Amino acid sequence: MKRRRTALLSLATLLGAALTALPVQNAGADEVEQVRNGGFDTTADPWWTSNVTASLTAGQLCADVPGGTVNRWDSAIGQNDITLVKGTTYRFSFRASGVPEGHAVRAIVGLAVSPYDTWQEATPVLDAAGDTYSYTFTSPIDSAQGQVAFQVGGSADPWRFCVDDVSLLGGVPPQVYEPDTGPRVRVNQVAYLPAGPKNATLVTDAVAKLPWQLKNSAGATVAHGWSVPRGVDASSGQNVHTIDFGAYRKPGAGFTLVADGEASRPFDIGAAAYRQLRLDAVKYYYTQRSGIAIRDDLRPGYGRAAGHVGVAPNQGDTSVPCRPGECDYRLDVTGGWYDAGDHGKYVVNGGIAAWELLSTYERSLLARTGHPASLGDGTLALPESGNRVPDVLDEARWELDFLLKMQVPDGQPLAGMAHHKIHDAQWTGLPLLPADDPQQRELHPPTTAATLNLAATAAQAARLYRPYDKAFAAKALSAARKAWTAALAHPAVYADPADGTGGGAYNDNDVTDEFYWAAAELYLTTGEKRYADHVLNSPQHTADVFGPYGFDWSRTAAAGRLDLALVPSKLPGRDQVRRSVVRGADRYLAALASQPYGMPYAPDGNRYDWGSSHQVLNNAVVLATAYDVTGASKYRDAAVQSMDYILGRNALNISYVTGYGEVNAQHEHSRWYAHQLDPKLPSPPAGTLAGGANSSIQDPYAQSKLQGCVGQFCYIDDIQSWSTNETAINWNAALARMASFVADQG
Ligand code: 9MR
Repeated sequence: MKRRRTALLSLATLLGAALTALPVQNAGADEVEQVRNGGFDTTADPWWTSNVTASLTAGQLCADVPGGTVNRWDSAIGQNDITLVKGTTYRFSFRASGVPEGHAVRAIVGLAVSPYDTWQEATPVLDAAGDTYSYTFTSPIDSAQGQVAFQVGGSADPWRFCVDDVSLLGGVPPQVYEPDTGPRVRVNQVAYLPAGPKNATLVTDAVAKLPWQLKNSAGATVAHGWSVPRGVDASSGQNVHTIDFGAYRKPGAGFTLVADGEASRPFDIGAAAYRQLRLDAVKYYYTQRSGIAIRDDLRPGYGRAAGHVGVAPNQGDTSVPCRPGECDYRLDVTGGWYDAGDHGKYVVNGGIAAWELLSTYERSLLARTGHPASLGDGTLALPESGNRVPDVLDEARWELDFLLKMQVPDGQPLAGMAHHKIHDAQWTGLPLLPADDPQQRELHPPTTAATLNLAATAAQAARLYRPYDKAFAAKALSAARKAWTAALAHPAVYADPADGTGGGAYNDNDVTDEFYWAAAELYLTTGEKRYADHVLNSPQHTADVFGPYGFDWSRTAAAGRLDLALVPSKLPGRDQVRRSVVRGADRYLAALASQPYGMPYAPDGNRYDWGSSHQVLNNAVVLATAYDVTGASKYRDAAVQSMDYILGRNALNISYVTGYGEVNAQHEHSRWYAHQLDPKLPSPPAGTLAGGANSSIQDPYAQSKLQGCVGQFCYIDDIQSWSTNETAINWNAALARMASFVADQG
């Protein structure tokens, strides 16, 4: 795969003499030691060191680590040529200490060569007395180029690291990863709406119905009833019952649901949490901003230097070349949001994310339950707050300005198209603050998909910003028209699926949906016949665009269809458009009813996709839109209920939103919210959505823990798991839109 790479280790300096042969000691029946000389009794061979001064001290290896380095891997000790066997379980253990106390070591077992994948890594904080650390993992590959290393860089001040008894024992019994799923009564750990649906899932061996009690914060039973046995749930493999306590409608805090001898995690009945979540989910974007210092007074604990403005060691986005030989101009592509946990900026994903934020605002203007003031000026604590422009528009503008900068200038080949993406030439390691990224940034070739993302979002922006900034609205519309014309002239320029070094590929060889979406936005803004004609003649106009995986950065037709249904226009056959949304919603309603965990997501073969949590939410957006279109409460209730899965009513009993719910995802993969790796850095801000279960578990860490996982269980809250636990701008947009909808129903 083409994703995260552990940092490059500089060439090892071998301590002492040349490498000896590979003596393997039998430590037990089938347990085989892979580390040579882990005891450091007489020599440091065959360990290497990099940018430390190492010596043997009292039978251990000690290293004086210089201060002033940036990354963990800037100073290290390690041993190469370790053989790892796919499917074999290893126990990695060592004893380590640090003086002064409080420094952390990144202890890894991984590949010694590019792409530097790690299969086990931990970053314990050390004390002076020392401690023993032990971790068990299963190797996902065969390799003779394994490495054990202790990365100790990244400290401003010098310190001393000592290590002893390093062992990598192969053939130990596999330690089956058992997630701690807490009480078997699974609820929305945040809040149910007083007048909304209230459902829970009970994991139990019982086949017959069981009694349940709803208890208030004082422990008094305020409602009771019987569960409904649902058999074995395919999405989790568990035998489950469902519980419906929707008849209880009194607001309050600290309720629990009790059944089968277990009490759920606590929850509220009320709408306040959703009003806060709406704000937090949108506030997420400010700390994703590139090209601007993040003010600590606006986001306490999250202040940081401006990223990619060209202050050394960073090379900046102020004048970015194409990859060698691909163009001879440079562009200022500063600004925008970082895509996810990486420092890349991608027009396709930026497009759908900006659209969904703008649509959150546009819905608030158009839907009967919308409240435009809820994301209005002064609500999000932005640098722009107080400028009389709704804050959500200020935030989206940060991305839109960047998207416009990605358009190929006049006079150049492919003028009017948009570059697909801009990111580092090579993958970087974690943690790495945006301002510290030393990599060369590069523009990647224009694509039709990126061009149409620009056309769609700039056209939508033109109608939404017109009341606030006519000049910007006009500029956006003209860029959108130009992009549209360029896309028509170059309708099949696709991103290279192999272009995944230093950033994601975001490749997509079907752009009929992007054409449809862009035409829809251009039509809704201008009313012009040529765009209407494209909409009406597009195969996407009558296609079923509401599939099980919902809409996404690569499946954008639904974005056009939903807007055609919601935004007033004279489009011939608009009633059919609205009916098609309702038909899509009916299918999500059926999926939700079939799922004992009550989410509108029933992927083919129970295969959870990358970013499944946002797919659940986007399917809920279709339900919510069906409610906006019809006023039928069954769609509103289903949309509201979808939030339960996200906030804890799931097999793992975890809320996928940081800061929401008693147990919530906190270690999302990110280079700057890397608290798990560096205690000085923050966790992701409250209101950050984790990607969620992903059956393909592409990252080595998830592979070492989750082999054979069933559906919902293919998730782990660890910063290394970039395929199940990243944060991303398109995912949070789905959260923002749904949080806003639910808040509006309160
Ligand atoms: O969300 C994207 C997912 O749909 C793709 O399958 C995957 C592989 O191309 O990439 C995901 O997007 C990542 C992107 O490539 C790089 N930045 C982080 C994104 C979220 O993981």
